[in-house]
Amino acid sequence: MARTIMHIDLDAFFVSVEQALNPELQGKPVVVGGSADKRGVVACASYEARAFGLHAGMPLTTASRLCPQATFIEGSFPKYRDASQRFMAILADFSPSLEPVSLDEVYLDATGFESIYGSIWQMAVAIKQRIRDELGLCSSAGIASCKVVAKIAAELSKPDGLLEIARGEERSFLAPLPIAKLPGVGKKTERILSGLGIDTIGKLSVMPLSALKSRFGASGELLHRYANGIDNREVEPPGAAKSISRETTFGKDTKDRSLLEATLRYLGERVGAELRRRGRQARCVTLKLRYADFTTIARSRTLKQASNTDQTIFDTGLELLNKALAQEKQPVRLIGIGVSNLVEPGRQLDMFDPSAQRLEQLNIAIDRIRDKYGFTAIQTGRTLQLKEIFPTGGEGYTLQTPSLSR
Ligand code: TTP
Ligand code: MG
Repeated sequence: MARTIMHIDLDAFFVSVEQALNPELQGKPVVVGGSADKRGVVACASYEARAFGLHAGMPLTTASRLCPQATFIEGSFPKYRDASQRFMAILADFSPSLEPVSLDEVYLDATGFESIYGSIWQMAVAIKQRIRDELGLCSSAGIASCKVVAKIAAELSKPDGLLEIARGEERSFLAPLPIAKLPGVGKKTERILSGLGIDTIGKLSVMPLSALKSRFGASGELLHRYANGIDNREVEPPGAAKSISRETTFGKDTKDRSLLEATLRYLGERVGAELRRRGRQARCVTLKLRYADFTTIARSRTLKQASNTDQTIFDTGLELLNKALAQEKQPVRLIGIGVSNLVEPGRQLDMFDPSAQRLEQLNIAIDRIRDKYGFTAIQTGRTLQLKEIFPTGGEGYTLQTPSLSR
């Protein structure tokens, strides 16, 4: 279904909270981060201070040289946390589907809210007004068909901005912007792309997908999609994305090693597919076993490198399974595998491990075929065995646990 996503970010957040509490600071260059003679960096500079070239991350000494008339404030986190909570509470009045990204930044799923506010634009105006009235803060909002475009729109509209990108206009909106505006493009990626003559999102969008994938692995695919204004990520309320797991109970308790492994492989592939669909990587893999007497164990392993490949999930799960079965002789009633400690793959962009990249590419290819023809269209040697045991529906095997058909 076509969605409408809003991204809202407070302007110069830390400083604006200080200015709201102390009107004398309003309209002036103000820096939160520490006193001018201290070591340390600017956490937040007011827009008046930004006019002098000040920005977050700049050493305080440099900031005071560039703008000696600025007021420097130590800052106090509890104040910002309180303001953030009140900000989120206002947004919760507008939509139940909210995803806070940081203290001052949130995605809101506004799909279908036109009928209440007249338009999503009007809804954003109402949100901005309440934030101003109740918190004394300015905010900026972006409205678009997907997260990445909404976020960039909000950023471009700052300060006190509102920008809506019409459906179908995503690519043309992004095309002239510098690549650094695209989430996931850090300093290193920017340098590599610049070296290839790619300086705008438009140029990135027409770069062959294969070239991006061979350079950046799975992250290359993400770059390609984002550059083309395509982003399927949903607005995920807190907690929703903390872990992903799949489990199933066997019809009959079993000690059959190859059945256990095949089921583990299948469940691991389900977890991997969901992980990739959410655009995440995992740092931790957990195996769950319930034995015939209902004793339930969970064993976890932290990965050296965050991953989203079926192979890594399965290999880690298998190691844990071998260990567990060596210690317990009872038949197994239930098996499950999950991933947690999920991270954005952004940092993965800097990883140049060719074998990991090959695996990522293989998984992308598998996902694509499965999207088209159903989950069981592709089977590995191990899961093939399941064909004889479980009936297949279009979506996958029919296992005991309903969540597995997802
Ligand atoms: P941002 O939303 O990135 O920045 P901002 O709100 O100050 O300015 P704007 O959104 O208008 O561009 O970050 C929110 C707060 O997070 C910011 O006020 C202070 C804190 N922060 C740091 O402590 N260190 C940093 O390097 C950054 C970028 C932000
Ligand atoms: Mg902000």
